[in-house]
Amino acid sequence: MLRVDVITIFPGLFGPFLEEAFVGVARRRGILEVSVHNLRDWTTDRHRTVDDSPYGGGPGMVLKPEPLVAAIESLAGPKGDERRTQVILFSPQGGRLDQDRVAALARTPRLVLVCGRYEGVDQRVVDLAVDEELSIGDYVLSGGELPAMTLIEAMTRLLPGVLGNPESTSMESFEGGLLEGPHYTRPATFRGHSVPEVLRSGDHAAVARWRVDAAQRATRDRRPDLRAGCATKDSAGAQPKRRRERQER
Ligand code: 9D3
Repeated sequence: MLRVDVITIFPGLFGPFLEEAFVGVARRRGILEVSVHNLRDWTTDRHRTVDDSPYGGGPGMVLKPEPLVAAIESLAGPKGDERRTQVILFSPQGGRLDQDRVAALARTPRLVLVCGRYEGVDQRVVDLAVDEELSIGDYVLSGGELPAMTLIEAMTRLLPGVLGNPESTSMESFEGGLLEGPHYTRPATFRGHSVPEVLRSGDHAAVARWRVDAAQRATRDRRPDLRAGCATKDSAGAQPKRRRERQER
């Protein structure tokens, strides 16, 4: 059972995301519990103010520390040795989220996810109340809400009892550092493009060999930064051959 608390100024963004698909299934089965909290509930002024202008000048606004630290401490307790909850801030300054980090976080019992907005959050929040800063990639979003949903969805797929078939998680992209090759379903020929003969041959060993080869080729051609795709016997100096193989598919 994984328990997640989300702190955001746009709680409405999470509605259908939490009801539908695997995340909805996991919540209904009691494997996942997600509570979304409005940061403004921890403000004390009449206007429920969550932001202020940056010291030193500059454009935009910064999330002010008092409501954010109050929200985090009310959900996770004060930062320190005996805090059992991992507090994550989503910000462009964070380390890049990857499948290894997703798997590690899915094994923790309790998370608080803080969604940054505007130009960022006051640094004292990070220093006093946050355990880890995460980004989901090098592109500009408007806040941490989609990153929080990204982490929740990625973790949900790894919770025991969510997916019917546990094999279908461990086989997937990135788990073994490999992309998958192409997939096909009926019809056997569509607009003149035919499914590779081996996949219709009924020879399961040949299919398995073809899939491994296709996966290695896809990884090598598209994501050479993923280690596993490089570790093939013909991976060195075979550039012209690979180009041709790709066009044939
Ligand atoms: C002046 C430069 N700022 C705007 C272009 C930097 C900036 C501040 C705040 C850029 C984005 C954001 C809001 N983004 C997030 O809070 C965020 C994020 C992202 O933008 N990309 C990938 N992962 C994440 S996690 C949180």
